[in-house]
Amino acid sequence: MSAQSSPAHQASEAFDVVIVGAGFAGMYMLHRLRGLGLSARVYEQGGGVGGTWYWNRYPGARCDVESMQYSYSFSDELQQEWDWSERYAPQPEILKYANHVADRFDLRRDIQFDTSVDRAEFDERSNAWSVTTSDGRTVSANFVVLATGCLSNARKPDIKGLDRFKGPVYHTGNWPHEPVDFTGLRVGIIGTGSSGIQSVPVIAEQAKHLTVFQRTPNYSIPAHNAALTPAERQKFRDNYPEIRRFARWEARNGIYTDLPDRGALDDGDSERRAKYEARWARGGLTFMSVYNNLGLDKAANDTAASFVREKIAETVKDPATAKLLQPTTYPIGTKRICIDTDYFDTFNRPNVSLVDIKASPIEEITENAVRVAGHDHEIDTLVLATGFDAMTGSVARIDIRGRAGRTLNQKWAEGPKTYLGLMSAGFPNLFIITGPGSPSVLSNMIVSIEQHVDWIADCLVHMREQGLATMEADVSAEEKWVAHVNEVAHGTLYPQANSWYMGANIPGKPRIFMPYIGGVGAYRQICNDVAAKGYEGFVLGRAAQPRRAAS
Ligand code: N01
Repeated sequence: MSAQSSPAHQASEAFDVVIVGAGFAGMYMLHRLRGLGLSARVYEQGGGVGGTWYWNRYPGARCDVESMQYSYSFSDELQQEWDWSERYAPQPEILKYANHVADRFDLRRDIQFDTSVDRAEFDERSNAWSVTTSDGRTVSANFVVLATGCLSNARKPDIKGLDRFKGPVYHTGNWPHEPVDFTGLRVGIIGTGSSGIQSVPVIAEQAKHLTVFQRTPNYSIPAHNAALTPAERQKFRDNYPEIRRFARWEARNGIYTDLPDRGALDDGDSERRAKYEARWARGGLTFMSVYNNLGLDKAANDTAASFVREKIAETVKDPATAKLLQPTTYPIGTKRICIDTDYFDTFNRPNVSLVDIKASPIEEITENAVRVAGHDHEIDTLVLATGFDAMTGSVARIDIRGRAGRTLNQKWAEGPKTYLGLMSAGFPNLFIITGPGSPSVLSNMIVSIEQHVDWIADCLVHMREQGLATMEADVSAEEKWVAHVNEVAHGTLYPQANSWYMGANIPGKPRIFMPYIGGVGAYRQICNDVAAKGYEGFVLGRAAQPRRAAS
């Protein structure tokens, strides 16, 4: 399976597979392809491995999936030997882990750093992709795998005057590699999603004054982070086979936890309150798993939402500030729930103030202030915790051209269309890892990444064994899948929120619920069944027979 570079491409090198991105998806994909004896080249725009954990270095950044679960499962030696220090790993430790994996599996020799893929064009004559990179070179590959990440296109908001601001401006999703010191400074932060909520308490400790500009308050659950004891680590290690199986098959979101067998309204007030208190005390993302209908039934959801609002009111001393911090306009969990360490308590500090920019949007940013309702909030430094062009943003940055020269951006203009989140019709031999239409961001990303990588690897083996040259999503299978993804989403409360899941944070982006909410286990079964039926819903093609020269 070695790509032949067509003269039209003028490609200098040819690979079986080009992988875009050296985050957790790209690294594992490379490892699997090596094991299959396929040649691969990874292009990574950053200067190192780790993807999202390479870029998101903001103060307080840590994973809010527990570290013993937010880790690769493909190597038992790795999971037995790596020592996570805390319940929730801080960003530097996750980056260290990514680097360890790169070294341990000798991945770097096939990764070209500081290089982005600008263009990928499918040549229907040679059935090969021609891939052009930011260093001006073009290579050829039989397959392209987009391991570009779902939250890797940091988005600067379109706020009047932002470019006029004289002080430093930082984006949480593209944080400098050198330490940033806020000591003695008046800092402003715009955005109160997961990144804002993690960074606010840490910045507040350093800054002279921190002004938080909030458009929409968020539901946040305490992390209760703590050091992991050797006994706690060992308990996980001893039970990894069952924990990983459960995460893949039983837990809808790929996180091992006890699953509820009843709905919130099946319990009386005091019993329900006791369960919420217990989950609040435990902390973390599994708060939403206390009942089985919080994402489905508004009345059930209201009970959890009220509980969190009460907790905010109990924590924040100034009633007006507490009221502003209480989310009321969308059901709990329908925007990605946040996990925090002392977020709400931070608003009790004398050096922190909250500005409601929903009631009065930011008018403009001046050279030294953020102007709201005619008042200048003077700052020395501005932090943008304004999120990402999620799921499609980093794919859209690449000029991808499939059959008949049609671009993926043209095809996705009305919203992303994929079959299983893995491929898009008209773009043969182009795989997407954790793409829109798959559970992806609704799950523990590593569980979903490993599932996709393994599925793609098995698929490439199948193609090699069967002598197949091309694979692509069938249009009608894709249409059915897109309809199914939509139907399942609209059976839940999720579309009620203006979330990045819906593309709502990007002006002009189509409002489509992008990930598949059917659960990782059900989804895995669907993917396995598709493969078992000879890749049902995909069109598989043999290489064209070389024409006989006319005699
Ligand atoms: O981004 P967000 P994030 N003017 O989009 C506001 C993952 N993550 O980087 O809600 C004013 O959630 C915006 O307001 P609104 C996690 O999946 C994981 O925080 O649109 N405000 C919102 O408050 C998460 O969900 C970890 O009204 C503007 C904020 O900025 C995802 O990444 C840690 C604005 C953006 O929130 C994204 O989180 C961190 C404007 N023009 C992140 N534009 C882990 O621990 C936007 N906002 C694993």
